[in-house]
Amino acid sequence: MNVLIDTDVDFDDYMAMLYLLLHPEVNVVGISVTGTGDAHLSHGLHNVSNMLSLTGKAADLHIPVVKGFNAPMRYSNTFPGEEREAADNHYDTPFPHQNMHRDYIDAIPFLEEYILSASEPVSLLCIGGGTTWGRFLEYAKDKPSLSKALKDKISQIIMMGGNLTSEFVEPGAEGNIQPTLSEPPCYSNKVAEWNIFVDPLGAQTIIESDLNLTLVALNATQQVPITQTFVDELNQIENNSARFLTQVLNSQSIKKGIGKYLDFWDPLAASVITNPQLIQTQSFRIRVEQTLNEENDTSGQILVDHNNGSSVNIALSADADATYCNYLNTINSDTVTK
Ligand SMILES: [Ca+2]
Repeated sequence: MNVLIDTDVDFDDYMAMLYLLLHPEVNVVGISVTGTGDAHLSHGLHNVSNMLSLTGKAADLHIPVVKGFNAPMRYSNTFPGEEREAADNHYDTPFPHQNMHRDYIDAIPFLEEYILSASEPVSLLCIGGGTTWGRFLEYAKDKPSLSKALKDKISQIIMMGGNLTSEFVEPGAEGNIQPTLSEPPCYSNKVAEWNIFVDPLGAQTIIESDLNLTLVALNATQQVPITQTFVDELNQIENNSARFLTQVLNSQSIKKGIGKYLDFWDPLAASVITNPQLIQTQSFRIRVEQTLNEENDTSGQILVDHNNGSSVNIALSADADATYCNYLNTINSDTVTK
């Protein structure tokens, strides 16, 4: 199965990417890095490139690492500075080697060529917000052959992002912006999820693209917390990838959230690529609130809208035990660097 990844190179993006890189049925064909999420663009590119040395598979060093954008399509909502600094510094966790195959192609020419020439369908894992693919889909809009190739070649988009509040489903999931901000919070938004919030128009462009999209929303990810038991089991696995992930999870800025507020965000989305039965989804017609209001902000909220929404599958629940088990087995299947 061919998979394209778009990442903002947060701690859980490493969990998601290494899962797919180590999965025996997955062929990662390119990783685009966005500069509008957690890591800044230049740091994210280097970090992804060096991460490819963890699997011990020489071919992985040549997976294209692709340069996304330094600005969202709309607004400039950003993650807190200290979180971005920790991500830029890859959580003070060393990579075993520096990847010398650093040739960062720009996202739009790379994706255009890939999609036009692909002989097989490809899945897209979107774990860094909607900027890269929002901009690419916008670029493709007036190009009929590229638009047709996208419909033919993209078998599915699995995007970690969004939440449906209790206004729309029970149990609802509240936004996750404010809990991560220091007091007094610099954003008033209580209803959006970060990946949508950082670029509401990017997310909307993907949602209205008519491609087969599943949002792995907070409603599902909040059912799969990152527990100390999970970290302890990961720590038992003796390979470079597991050692790296354990050290990241035990880093100063991440460890305090284990068993508290950290969930299997991006790794659940990655797991759904290979194991769709891990989540239960329901189809909704949705759109993303685009209006910014600095005093009582709802920009980035997912709104169910039967008239103006686009049809999307939204994950409302997940099987936590099966997710942990499948994840650990896959990371443990890496025998190359044992
Ligand atoms: Ca991410």
